[in-house]
Amino acid sequence: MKNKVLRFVIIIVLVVAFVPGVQYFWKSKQKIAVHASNASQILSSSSDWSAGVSSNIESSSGSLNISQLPPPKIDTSGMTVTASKFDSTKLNLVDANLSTAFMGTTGDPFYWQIDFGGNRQLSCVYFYEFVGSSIGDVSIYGSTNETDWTAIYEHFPGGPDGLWHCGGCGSANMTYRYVRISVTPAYSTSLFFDEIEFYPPTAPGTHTTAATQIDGGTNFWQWQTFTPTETVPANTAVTYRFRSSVNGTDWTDPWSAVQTPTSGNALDISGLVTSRSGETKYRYLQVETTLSRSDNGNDLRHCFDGPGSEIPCPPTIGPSVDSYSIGYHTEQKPNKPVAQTAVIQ
Ligand SMILES: [Ca+2]
Repeated sequence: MKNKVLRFVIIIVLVVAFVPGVQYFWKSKQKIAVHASNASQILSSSSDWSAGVSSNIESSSGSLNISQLPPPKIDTSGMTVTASKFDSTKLNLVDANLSTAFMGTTGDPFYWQIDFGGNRQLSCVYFYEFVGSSIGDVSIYGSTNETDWTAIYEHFPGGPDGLWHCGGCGSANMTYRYVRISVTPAYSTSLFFDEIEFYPPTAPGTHTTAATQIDGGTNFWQWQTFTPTETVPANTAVTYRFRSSVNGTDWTDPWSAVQTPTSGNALDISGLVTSRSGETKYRYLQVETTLSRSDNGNDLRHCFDGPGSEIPCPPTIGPSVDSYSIGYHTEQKPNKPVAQTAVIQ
């Protein structure tokens, strides 16, 4: 009896060891026992970013940034300029030439005014050099209707020569069609103003992945995590929204609420987007990234090293996204799911 059992065991061992079909069957049985598997897509490469849609975004491999930071000054060419005095020199204030001035001699109040042609959002107004002895009261006002005026900056000081002056920066909601400089000289004197510049707020940069770029595949089961690698300096922000789709065309899922995960930490997105509904799989995920700088960086537009000497300003720092990774599960299948990796840069 013992010999029979021993022979049986030996035969079984030999069959398993040398008959490929049996090994395959055995391994297949093992694979059937494998459950949903982790998979991920990583967006980081230049081609990853360029596959999506961008607005005010500058991207390269491993880097997604705001393109115009700080934004350029508002182009005032062709805009309507009026002045209650010194009319022949009124355009000298917006001719981008620091040696030409809006100027004259008077003891009476006067104003200079520009019409943007429509409401414009402003973050900062800069003057280059205005001079007059005992100049009196100089103020800047904004208006949407040329009737009701709001002070942008009041009692602006005169002089010194050769210097930019900030005439009202950082206000959150400066939206005006008209800006007026109002001057009340202390007494009859010669006055001149060389240049004025207007700046808009820093526009946020937005990047949205292509419709089918993030694809959970045919074995998709559930969206799970979103992990960004990013740099978010003071006064800046990076936010994300998500939505999912069955086919990458119909986005029956609305954008999720805005999310602010921190760098290197996984955000649970399983409750933010639909992964499946019955037998229907939402295998496509879309990510919208928004980068912003809340203080506009306008304090850095003109930098000074004392009266008369303007020095190069340090670069305005914005937020950046190096990459992000989307983790998901693939469905339980007879064949063991293979971990997938896609890189978006
Ligand atoms: Ca000028």
